[in-house]
Amino acid sequence: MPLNRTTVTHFLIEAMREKHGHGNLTLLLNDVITACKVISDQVNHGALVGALGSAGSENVQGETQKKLDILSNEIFLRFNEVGGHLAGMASEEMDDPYALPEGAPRGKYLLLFDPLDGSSNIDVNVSVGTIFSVLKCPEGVTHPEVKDFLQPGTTQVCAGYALYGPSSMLVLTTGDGVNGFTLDQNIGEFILTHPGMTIPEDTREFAINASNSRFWEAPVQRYVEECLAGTDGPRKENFNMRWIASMVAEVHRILVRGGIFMYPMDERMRSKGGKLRLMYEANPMAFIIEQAGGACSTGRERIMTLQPTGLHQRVPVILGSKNEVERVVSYHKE
Ligand code: AHM
Ligand code: MG
Repeated sequence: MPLNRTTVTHFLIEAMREKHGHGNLTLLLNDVITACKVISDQVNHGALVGALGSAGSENVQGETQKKLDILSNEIFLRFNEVGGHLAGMASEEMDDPYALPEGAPRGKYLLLFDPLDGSSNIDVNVSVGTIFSVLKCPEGVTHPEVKDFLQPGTTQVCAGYALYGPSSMLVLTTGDGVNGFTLDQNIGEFILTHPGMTIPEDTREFAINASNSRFWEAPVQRYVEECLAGTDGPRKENFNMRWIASMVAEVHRILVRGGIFMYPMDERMRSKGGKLRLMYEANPMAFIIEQAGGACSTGRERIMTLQPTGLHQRVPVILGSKNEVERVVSYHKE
């Protein structure tokens, strides 16, 4: 490895010094990053370590859990419960906030995560990822309850994801831009490879699960129809389409080359509020996307200003290149 490379640890220490921090967030992120490296290793080994397939159980949202969903959740809990920087954790895979072991050292942060997002892709060896969000625990609270986690996305201290793809990557924001790191498997360190990631304002690429099209609302139907009409339609340009069914991989593509991603309101999901979860999917991704110059909306409201009402609350998500997201939002207003 060239000796002038920056590890994520050095990058975070440097950023902490600039902000005259005390290092608590840096140490917390160190634990989070270690957990991501362990998950990356399990995902990489897949069938070799018997990690594929269903666990035969369901999570709080009634979804069948994969073995790797449960294992990744365990990994995140174990690596983050002893560091002393957290007051509590909440996960897609657990009904209630996780109570830190009695006697474990406590800190001032809350960690929310989806340990393995896009898990329908695990068994077919397509990219999956981990998404996480860090909040401050309300002053004076040592045993946080659900209400303590229900803070709008604008209060996030840090958000990030790990992408387990052809290479494993970590993308982070602490409100000071977005930086991407690639895992060097030989030395076990994430190395800064994508400094200052920004999203082009315009795009000609959209991502949506088109099998749901008959359930979409009119504004989304209109937007997609116009994209599909290409040079013959009102947009007068051809569009490309992608759907990986792995939000981390879609967001990463958008950070690298622009695009728009939509999991919009859907007639079948109206009672649930949408598909994706606000606290550990939409909010962290919105923080990252906005920090990279993009936009993130439900179609009607900015995601990050929503006042959460539940730990596992679902919301419609439209994110990516600013001008396209604004166009979809304007169709919702008409
Ligand atoms: P999960 O947390 O159960 O994996 O669900 C979230 C995933 C996203 O990563 C992805 O964008 C979406 O679900 C795909 O949904 P669908 O299979 O309906 O296309
Ligand atoms: Mg998920």
